[in-house]
Amino acid sequence: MTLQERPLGDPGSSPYRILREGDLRDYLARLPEVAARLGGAPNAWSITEVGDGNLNLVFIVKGSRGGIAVKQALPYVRLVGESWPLPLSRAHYEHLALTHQARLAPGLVPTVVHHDEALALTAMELLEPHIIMRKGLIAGTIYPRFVEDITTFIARTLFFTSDLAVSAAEKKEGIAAFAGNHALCKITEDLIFTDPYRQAEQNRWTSPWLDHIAASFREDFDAHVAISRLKLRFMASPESLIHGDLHTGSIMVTETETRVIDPEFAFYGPMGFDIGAVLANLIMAYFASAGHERVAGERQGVESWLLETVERVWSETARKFLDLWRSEARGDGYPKALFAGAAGETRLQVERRHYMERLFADTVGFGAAKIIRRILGLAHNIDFEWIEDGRLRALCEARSLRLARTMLVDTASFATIRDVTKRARELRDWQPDFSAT
Ligand code: SR1
Ligand code: MG
Repeated sequence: MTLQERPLGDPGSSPYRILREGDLRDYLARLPEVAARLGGAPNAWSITEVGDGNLNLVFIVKGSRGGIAVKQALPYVRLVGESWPLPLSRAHYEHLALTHQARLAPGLVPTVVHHDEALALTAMELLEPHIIMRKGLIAGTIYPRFVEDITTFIARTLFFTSDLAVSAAEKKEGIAAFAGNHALCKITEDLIFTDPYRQAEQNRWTSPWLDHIAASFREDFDAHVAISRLKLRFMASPESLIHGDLHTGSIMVTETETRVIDPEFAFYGPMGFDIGAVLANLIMAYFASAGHERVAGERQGVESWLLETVERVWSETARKFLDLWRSEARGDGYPKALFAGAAGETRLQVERRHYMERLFADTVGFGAAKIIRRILGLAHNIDFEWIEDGRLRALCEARSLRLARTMLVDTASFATIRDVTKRARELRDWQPDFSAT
């Protein structure tokens, strides 16, 4: 049964129903603010379902005056189907996160126009002519504004929801507000931190070329220890309100604007998970680039930009986070009374450096986990998937896995972000041995 064919069910017993085009039109027409924003007669509105993510329905609705994007959660994982139920409450957490992020990082998330808890539906401003960043990167586009915006988003959302910025009471209220989003956390715990390292039915990879590499991850106890440590940090380190799925498919861009979308995986977790997600997806775009070139070397410009962006995303995030720590530290962490005077400030400076070193190590580890899951797990990236030639795709993926495995198991060997980009550059043309396949 397709989504379109699914019956509405009994609207009397539950106000939730999966909205089809006609229902959505009637529903939106009854919302004066939305109808005014769209303009014209409701029967003239164009409504198109465009969702290409793994979980939800997304409609673009356009009227004579303007447009909106409408996102509705399905009661199951779209990618897999009704056999994998998923709570509608994720729409509540997404809305909560979006509105909080809008206050912390103004202009960097879409404006919410309407939210309906019962329908698990949120209407947002239509981002036009923005495109999903992942698609732009595949096309070889460079985004000059991206580093400035994404690092502001990351530094501000992470800092202002941490114990460095808010009281212990406020922080715990925040943790409690998102604690119910555990079904989404469980997806991450399984799909990122467990399944790629074991025989899991839903795993897939580019076979036969990556068969031996996939098998090696299943037998690699050093990797199993490292990923399990990261899993524990993910589950037991409520440092900040994190986006929770900050890949380049959750970022919409033009050359002059950036918007972070889709925070349905938001909860209080480790900061490095968000930063690592951005870096990992840039690194995958870098390694996938060889699979998209028509003439050898034609994408050198975008490839250099990608690695430079990896470096700047880390360095600018760290700089902005530290600036905030110096100027906006009103939380209960690192009490001012314990760091009084010039000597106290000097000692705190050293401690801040240690804090950032620890955050960098987390970032490298989580980044590795993000790469590995996209190549050996259930949900893959179009960066690689759109490379039609299987052998070439496997080549790009094998290079990514080689870097990721070192980042995961030998995290300490990456003292700075330049160590990561240097290794990526060295692996750009590395030829794995596929002779046994
Ligand atoms: C079953 S959901 C698979 C993935 O899609 C989302 O974008 C998250 O990354 C999740 O892990
Ligand atoms: Mg998403």
